[in-house]
Amino acid sequence: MGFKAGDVIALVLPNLPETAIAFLGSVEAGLIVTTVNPHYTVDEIRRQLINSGAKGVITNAEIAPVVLNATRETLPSKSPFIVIDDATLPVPSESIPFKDLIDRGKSLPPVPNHPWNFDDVVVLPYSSGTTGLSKGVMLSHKNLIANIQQVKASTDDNVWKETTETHQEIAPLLLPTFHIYGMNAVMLPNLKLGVQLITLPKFTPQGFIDVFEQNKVTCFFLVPPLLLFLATAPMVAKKHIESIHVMTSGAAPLAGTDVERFYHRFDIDETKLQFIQGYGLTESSPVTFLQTLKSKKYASIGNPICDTEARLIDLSTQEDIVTPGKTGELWVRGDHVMKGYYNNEEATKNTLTPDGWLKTGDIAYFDEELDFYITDRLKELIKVKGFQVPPAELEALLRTHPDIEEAAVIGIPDERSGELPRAFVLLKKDKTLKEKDVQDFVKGKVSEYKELKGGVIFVDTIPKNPSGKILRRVLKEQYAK
Ligand code: 4UU
Repeated sequence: MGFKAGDVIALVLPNLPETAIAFLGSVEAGLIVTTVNPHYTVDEIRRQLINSGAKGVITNAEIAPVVLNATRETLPSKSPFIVIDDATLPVPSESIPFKDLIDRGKSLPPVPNHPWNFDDVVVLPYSSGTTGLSKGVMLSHKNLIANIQQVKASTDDNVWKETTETHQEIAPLLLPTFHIYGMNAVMLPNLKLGVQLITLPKFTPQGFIDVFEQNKVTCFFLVPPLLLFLATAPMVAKKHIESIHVMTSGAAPLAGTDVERFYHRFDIDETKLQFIQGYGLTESSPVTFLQTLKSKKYASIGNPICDTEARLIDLSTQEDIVTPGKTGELWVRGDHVMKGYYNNEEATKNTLTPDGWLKTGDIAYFDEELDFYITDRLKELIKVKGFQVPPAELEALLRTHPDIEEAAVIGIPDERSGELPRAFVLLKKDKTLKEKDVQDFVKGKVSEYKELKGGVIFVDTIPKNPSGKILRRVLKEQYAK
């Protein structure tokens, strides 16, 4: 199809069985995979296609029209546009059916030598990191493989069992595989172990329950809002979850009360169901800390995983914190830490130190037993249900409104979503807008989870530092009062 080793291919796919095939097939062919949120709007997809320099796309029939729209004038002409067809929906005439690739592959000899090296970039998931817009995170083969091995080496042998003649693990694949959690902490390690994955392209309460009705689910990988669902939704019954022996949570802070609610509701024996919390970032492939909740320290992210170094840096003195209870910025180092941000040396320089430390942008402390706790985020990132919402993106969008002079966006706490984006808006002279006008302006231009569901506040000034940088922290502190 004209691809060369090292070219970028964009996968704009929900979780389907074909998603894993498309992902691994592209990797086998020596391509770099950039994974795009299938719920993105045309503009959001377009931005990632341009930024990553994608030379082709794989998507599915359901979203093909949106994706095709995003490719116009962004991809080189005649770029392959490959569509997974489900026979019920029409596909754009210029597309190549995914099944043609599968058929062609059957008559091709196996790839004799991989056209890549261990240190080559293999995936480019997007993350805003500590500041600004989303950036391509360059993760190498080594990064991904190291992290899978580090997690395995850091958990008991009986946590994730390899498939044998007498044992088969079954897990729903609900967390999106375009995000590093679904990709390198669920899809890839579980395929390696031979775990049966049941793909769920989207979350609907009934679709979710059906998976648990129809399968003896043994492992479940979740984000905190899903635990709240298990702990409270009337449709969830003990029979659905009693075959589960391990669950993990990550991507956002876990509320200990939700864990207790879940265990009490179903009267679960804690020795039969291990609950593990993971902490990490896209930039670290993702896992860096794990905590088994046997310790009952639900709020703790535990300890660095195998072959991970961690430091806490005092924000005022820039010195290492070596005493329990004091908070500082968490830095981590290991083979799982990214090579850098794609085509963005400045952001790379601000995030990775010359000797390989990744500045996480999270604030943490450790207790007397060396268990770590995340207390706050130094970086501006907002997380809604575990999804990244870069405030800079919403602020740039709000500034395009003819009546808006300036805007600042922060996350406010929310029980169900973790956080919700709230905008502080400075109007142009003599202009009037209502909260709903601003919310409606954003709607449809960004994915639903980025909408201003935390509300809009009209202000007379936006706090800024002398060089014009928005001081979101000041707004956060005002909100907390
Ligand atoms: C408080 O969300 C992720 C990675 C998720 C992950 C990590 C380890 C899943 C499974 C696992 O075992 O990546 P990003 O890049 O989307 O978001 C990273 C940010 C962190 O910097 C932190 O602010 O998400 C937040 N975060 C957490 N916060 C991630 N995990 C946690 C956590 N507690 N457990």
